[in-house]
Amino acid sequence: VKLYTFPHLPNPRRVAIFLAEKGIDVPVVIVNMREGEHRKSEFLRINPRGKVPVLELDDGFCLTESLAICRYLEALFPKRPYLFGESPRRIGEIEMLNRILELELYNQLVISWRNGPLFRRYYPDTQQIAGAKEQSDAAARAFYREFDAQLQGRRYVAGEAFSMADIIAVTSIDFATGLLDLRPDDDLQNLWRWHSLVHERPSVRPAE
Ligand SMILES: N[C@@H](CCC(=O)N[C@@H](CS)C(=O)NCC(=O)O)C(=O)O
Repeated sequence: VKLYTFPHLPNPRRVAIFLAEKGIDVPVVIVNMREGEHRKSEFLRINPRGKVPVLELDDGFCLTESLAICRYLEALFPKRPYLFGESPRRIGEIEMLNRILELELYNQLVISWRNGPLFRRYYPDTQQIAGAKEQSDAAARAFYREFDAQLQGRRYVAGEAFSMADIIAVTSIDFATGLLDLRPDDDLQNLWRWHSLVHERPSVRPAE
């Protein structure tokens, strides 16, 4: 197998944290997005959609989508820690949280990113939608408040054990803070307590 990635971007970082948590080593090929390598024909043969991460399997099959890659690896290494849950109840709960975080937080951040000033600077030819960033920024801020309330009395997003839901949440919030000027407010104490706890993990720390 081979992992095509560009570390520190939110989706590649999900896979990097997952691999570190599971203790799995995978050979890595860096696709330098700053140099536009993801849009060159060599990489488009690997993923015609021009996105990372991609896990190329030994038979040549290319698995895209960060969550699909992590699910595949969890199925391939069915041992602790189970980041997608072990019992049917935990699997269901973590899937629910993963979908909420992906659809209601991360997708909003992508809209803010695509319609924001940094994206305009990198891709001046892209059309942006007026008002879209303001709308998705507000949705993300509302999500942070709900997320903070849900973390009341909880160690991690899905309860006592660290899971894939923590990985999606921390990579999203760090992306929002670092590149979108959407840092959660200081008064969200549960969120920041959780964030510090998660950032103590060796798997999470390197991307700071
Ligand atoms: N849903 C996909 C998203 C992949 C994605 O959008 N990756 C970004 C980096 S975080 C990318 O490669 N963007 C390049 C582009 O859209 O041109 C996943 O979960 O892997």
